[in-house]
Amino acid sequence: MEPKDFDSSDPVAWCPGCGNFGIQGALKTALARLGRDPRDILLVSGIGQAAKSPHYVKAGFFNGLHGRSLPAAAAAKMVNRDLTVIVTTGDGDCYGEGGNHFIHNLRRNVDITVIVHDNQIYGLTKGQASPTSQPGMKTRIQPAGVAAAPFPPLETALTLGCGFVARGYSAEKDHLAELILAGIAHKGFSLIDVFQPCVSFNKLNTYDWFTKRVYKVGADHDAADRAAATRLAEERERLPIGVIYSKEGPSYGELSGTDALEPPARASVEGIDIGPALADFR
Ligand SMILES: Cc1ncc(C[n+]2csc(CCOP(=O)(O)OP(=O)(O)O)c2C)c(N)n1
Ligand code: SF4
Ligand SMILES: [Mg+2]
Repeated sequence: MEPKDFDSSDPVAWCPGCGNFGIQGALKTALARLGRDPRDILLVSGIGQAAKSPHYVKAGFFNGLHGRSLPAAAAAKMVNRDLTVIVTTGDGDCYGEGGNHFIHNLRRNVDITVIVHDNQIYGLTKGQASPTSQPGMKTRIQPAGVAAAPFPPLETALTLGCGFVARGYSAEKDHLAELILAGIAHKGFSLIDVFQPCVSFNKLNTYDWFTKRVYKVGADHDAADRAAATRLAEERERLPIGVIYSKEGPSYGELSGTDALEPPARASVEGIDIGPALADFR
């Protein structure tokens, strides 16, 4: 398959030069390499610039409320485990409005892949600080600069036992495509936080800013070593990209026993009388 097999006809409403284009390209490349029918792929998103991604890919999609993509994605995977379920979300959507879902889905370990377009800003609503904005960054509603410490996604995921923690950069498309494939191959919750320059509203974390700091994790990094992974996640001067941590543990489907049952999506609905259930609502 080719990346163009996943092109959709929707006109793209992102600013020219936006880092989202790099992530989009990497996602289509990863899906082409995966080789599954677009109907076997479900993209799930909430609200934001990042959350528009599923509109621009030919695959199944569910576009829900701001911050609420993870429960919808987890539910879809539980009722139809044949689907490849991928969440495309923003730093505000996933770590702010959806922060509670992020924490509890990390601990549940449902087999989904979560790609966070981390532009360190609220892009769609025109440039307010997000949970990952850098202290000191001035915005129109933080004129004196962001005061709070940023939310650390990689460290949070590691602390909560996430079995696949990775970081990518939208300008490193092929590298990112391989991270997405590795996240899909990992059985359990996979987090891929992606540096994504917002050229319109984040004038601090630019392509130039990232290019000076980002480096690829070397082959000598043992991704199964949690202590080594934590040291990488804590780096702030130089910014490692790659698989930071990878170790499989039991997924929610195995722990809850649902993997041993027929998926509800395949169960026959013939002969089921929903009359008594509906009567409750009369
Ligand atoms: C419950 C709720 N609160 C606030 C909003 C307004 N809102 C829409 S998108 C957004 C922020 C999006 O930021 P992010 O997730 O980082 O996505 P980006 O646009 O940067 O890709 C906000 C606050 C909303 N739609 N719903
Ligand atoms: S506002 Fe920022 S994140 Fe949104 S499309 Fe434009 S450059 Fe991209
Ligand atoms: Mg954002």
